[in-house]
Amino acid sequence: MPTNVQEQRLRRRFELWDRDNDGRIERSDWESEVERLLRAFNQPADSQKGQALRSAYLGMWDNLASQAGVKSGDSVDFEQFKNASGKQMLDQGKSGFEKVLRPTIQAILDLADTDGDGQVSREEFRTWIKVAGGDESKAEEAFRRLDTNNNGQLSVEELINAVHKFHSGELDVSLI
Ligand SMILES: [Ca+2]
Ligand SMILES: [Ca+2]
Ligand SMILES: [Ca+2]
Repeated sequence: MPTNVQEQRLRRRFELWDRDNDGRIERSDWESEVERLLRAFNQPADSQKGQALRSAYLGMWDNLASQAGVKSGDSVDFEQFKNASGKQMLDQGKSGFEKVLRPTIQAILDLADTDGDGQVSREEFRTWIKVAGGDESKAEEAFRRLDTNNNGQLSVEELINAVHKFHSGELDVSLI
């Protein structure tokens, strides 16, 4: 079961998907987030990066739906989302996060990484935060905290840590 702070974080993440505020999220909400990301990073949907992102995101959704015991085309409410996320990643600690999130984080990293050096720069990170519905004013501080080796870039490992820290309440920046 998620702790209180984990539950608050899941609630925030849920609300970011539930744009029509009806208390349910569905596959099309995840598709919309993919589209927003692609637009923000000027990437066509049919490009290799675009397709990789879409398949990682929808793979996460399908996984969530199956954990929640519903069909991929159905919607889930917050309780179902919370319980499925708990089973899927929180209960397994950091390795649970890794398994569920790595493909998606890698796909977003590839998208955000416009200069192709395999890492996310400050500017690329700010764009990502904005699209993910996070608080842009916190991007700079978050970047400094996430860049644990202080090289001015975020690696996929540092980003996985970031999402883990968000959900455990150590960091206030929602990435995914
Ligand atoms: Ca909804
Ligand atoms: Ca880069
Ligand atoms: Ca770094």
